[in-house]
Amino acid sequence: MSSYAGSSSWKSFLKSVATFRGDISTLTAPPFILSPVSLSEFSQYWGEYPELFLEPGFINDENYKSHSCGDKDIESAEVARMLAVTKWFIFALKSQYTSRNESMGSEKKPLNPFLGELFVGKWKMDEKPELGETVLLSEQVSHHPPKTAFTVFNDKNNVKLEGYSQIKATFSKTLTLGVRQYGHSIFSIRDNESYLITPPPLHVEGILMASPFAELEGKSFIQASTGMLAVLEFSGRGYFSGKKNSFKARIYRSSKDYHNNKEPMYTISGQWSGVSKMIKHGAQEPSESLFHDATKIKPTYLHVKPIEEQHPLESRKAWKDVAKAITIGDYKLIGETKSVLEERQRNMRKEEEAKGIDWERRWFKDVDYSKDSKNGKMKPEEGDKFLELAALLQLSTKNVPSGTLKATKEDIPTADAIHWRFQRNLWDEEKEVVL
Ligand code: HCR
Repeated sequence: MSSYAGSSSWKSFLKSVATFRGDISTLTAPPFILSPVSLSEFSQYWGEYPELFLEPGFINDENYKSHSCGDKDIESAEVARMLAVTKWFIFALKSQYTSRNESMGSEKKPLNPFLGELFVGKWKMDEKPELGETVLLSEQVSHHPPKTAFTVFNDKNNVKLEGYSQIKATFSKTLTLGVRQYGHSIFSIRDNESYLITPPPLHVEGILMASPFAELEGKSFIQASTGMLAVLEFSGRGYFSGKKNSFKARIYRSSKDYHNNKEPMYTISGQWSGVSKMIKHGAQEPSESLFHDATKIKPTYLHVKPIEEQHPLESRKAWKDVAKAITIGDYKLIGETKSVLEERQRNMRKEEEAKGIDWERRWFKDVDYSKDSKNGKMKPEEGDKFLELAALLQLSTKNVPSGTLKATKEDIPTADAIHWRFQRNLWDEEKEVVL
């Protein structure tokens, strides 16, 4: 329990929350629960284990037996890469969902990024030159509702991830915040193998005690272009093992095997923030081995330029005064500094409206995947990876909660199908923002 739990400001916040409906980013919260970090920074969590991010790209037909994630009789390089992608994803969960508790003591309400906000940096890995440089670009492509598009790429080894994220959150009567994620990401290696990744739903507990923490629930899918599928199921304390952050991942030879309830090739289970073990099925003697140990590998933090060298749209520069006010806990100053930023944004939107133009997104474009809409937006190209992978998984291609399968309850027929995609040429032509 936080020492603020009994404070009058927390009690009145809880009262306002009980009747709150709408976009969580508009909710006013006491300073001690505000984070000085913008949600646009969260994209960096995908790349905090650069070696694991790059590992699938190093696995080939000659060396796969020595990249087996613990299966000494691993059958092929494709299987070894599927396991390596799953392993990287599980490590990334630790950064995504527990790092604020480690750095700030609890989850806090992040700053709500403004339209056009940028967050960029790189993982340099100077001591291992063969790994090259891994780059992060993150751009706020929508303010209402908040949507962050991102890419993490390493040109030297031809490995990339691109995606976008959005949440819809509601408070329950017991003051748990239920969070549905929207959006997805696509991980690609050597331009010829790709993996569609859907983020899981979650809920934020501990709000009554002023000590919020996130707990994952539901499923994540990792659909590979090779046909293999990983299905990760999450649960909190009690369901699978009685431990927090529990998960079970089943790796199937094909999504058909999953849909037909066939036996998976592997089952991995444990705690994504701790240790997990892998069981191989179908072998004469089922074997169990250690799959991952999150306590053994430390994250590598992103290198971000000093604020003085940043572009005015870069997150830390733009939010500098607000972040300082939050850090010193000055409620009045938080309001004043936030108003300056918000007023500037409001004026920009008014000017754009008067000119009949829309804010030009810098590196990402919205692509319309619906068959017959005529809204002038880009359409997917021939051989689009998302369409190919979604078809394998039978995943809905609409703007519905991440991981929604076709023709299920959530696959609302009238929903749009607009997804944000990275335009590499726009980054290559970039003149003002540097890493
Ligand atoms: C729900 C959350 C904002 C969204 C955060 C997301 C879902 C964003 C995308 C990342 O890839 C993964 C991710 C991780 C975070 O765990 C999740 C945040 C946890 C808390 C925060 C709430 C908006 C904070 C509310 C706090 C109030 C009630 C005091």
